[in-house]
Amino acid sequence: MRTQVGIVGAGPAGLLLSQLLHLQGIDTVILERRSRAYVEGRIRAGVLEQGTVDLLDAAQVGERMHQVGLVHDGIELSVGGKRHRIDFRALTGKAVTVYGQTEVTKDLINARLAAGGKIMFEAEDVGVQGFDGKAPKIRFRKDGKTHELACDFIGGCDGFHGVCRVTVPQDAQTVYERIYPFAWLGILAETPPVSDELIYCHHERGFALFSMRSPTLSRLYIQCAPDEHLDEWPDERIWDELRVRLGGDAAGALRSAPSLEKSITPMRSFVAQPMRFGRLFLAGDAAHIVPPTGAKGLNLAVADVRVLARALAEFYASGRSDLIEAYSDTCVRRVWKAQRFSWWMTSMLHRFPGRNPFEDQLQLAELDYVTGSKAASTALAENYVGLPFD
Ligand code: RFL
Ligand code: PHB
Repeated sequence: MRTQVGIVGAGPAGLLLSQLLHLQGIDTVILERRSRAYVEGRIRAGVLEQGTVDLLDAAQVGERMHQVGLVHDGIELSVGGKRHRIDFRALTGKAVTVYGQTEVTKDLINARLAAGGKIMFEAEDVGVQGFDGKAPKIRFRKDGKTHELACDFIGGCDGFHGVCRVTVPQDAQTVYERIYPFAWLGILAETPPVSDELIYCHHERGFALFSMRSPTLSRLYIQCAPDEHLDEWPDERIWDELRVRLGGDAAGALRSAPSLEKSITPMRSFVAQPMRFGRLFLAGDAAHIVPPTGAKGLNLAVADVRVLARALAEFYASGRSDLIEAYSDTCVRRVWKAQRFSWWMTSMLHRFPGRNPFEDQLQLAELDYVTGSKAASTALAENYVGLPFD
């Protein structure tokens, strides 16, 4: 088997890369460890920057996103039950779109398959080799048989737990990492959102986030300890805790409903550099992870793919390799700014076990400053809606 670009992983990064390259006449094959149903059902991100929306449009997969996505002109920060609005539209002229990652994934899979694109689901034991030379190969097992995919380049889009990053020799990579002393417990429930916009809550019992997928479907998160188990959190306990952390009148308006999905996500900041090793390119969560507080993970994956698709298209069109060589440096600049923002939002909004009263007061002062100063709210807003592409 042979293709021009072999892609490992059918998450948003791998699928979008395949779609953008297809639109440039470049052939790809995607190898995905999981089934199609699993990939389409995985509940994750919900907030798209304008640049992400624009790129999905350019990839010709924006139709449903514009029909059912919710355009949000701001968010609210709730501090001890008192709510403050950050008006993105007024501060930056931009907005974000709330549209689930599940839907982005379905739109991309449908587009790829409709155009005859090749996605091999349930590909096992995927291994990448030869990327330091000119003839990379991807080996995998499917239906009990071993296969080999020869290609010009490999897109390592296999997420944080994938094989591509760990195949690169350790001495060729620098890893930067921070693990936070808390996790997010998330639920999806058929209940109307308590507000038209997302509410990020700072509370002495810990962070909470009120998000949504539609006018009837809420996505809610609360900060919990990283070693807690789901069975310690029956639905009613989660609803009670959400009400306490939200406070005010809105708490009374929050209607409990059975959880349709419930999961605990540990929180981590992680960057592996560089993002290119010869003919292997890492993109998205394969190269970096952010804590979800800034809603940057999916957007960053899309931003990497934008750079990579252009570099590869330029190479095939003209033989120029300077964009390929610049790939890692170009991506990493944005990655670190998104890391900084995600770390900052996380630090400002969560309760840190063991923090002293002085640090607690600094955190409250920071929230007071961000909600009270136009300059500080603008700094939050311009990062949240997405910094301009270089
Ligand atoms: P993905 O989505 O993890 O896809 C990687 C794919 O690779 C497959 N794979 C393999 N395939 C073959 N062989 C192997 N050995 C393989 N190993 C793995 C996997 O099965 C999978 O299909 O990575 P990608 O494409 O880079 O996309 C990244 C995003 O998924 C991620 O950054 C976001 O979900 C992060 N995130 C958020 N991002 C946002 O921009 N806005 C948000 O509001 C937001 N909220 C979130 C989030 C992530 C969360 N969790 C669960 C981590 C909220 C949460 C709770
Ligand atoms: C979500 O809706 O899943 C979501 C929204 C904003 C975040 C994280 C997750 O910061």
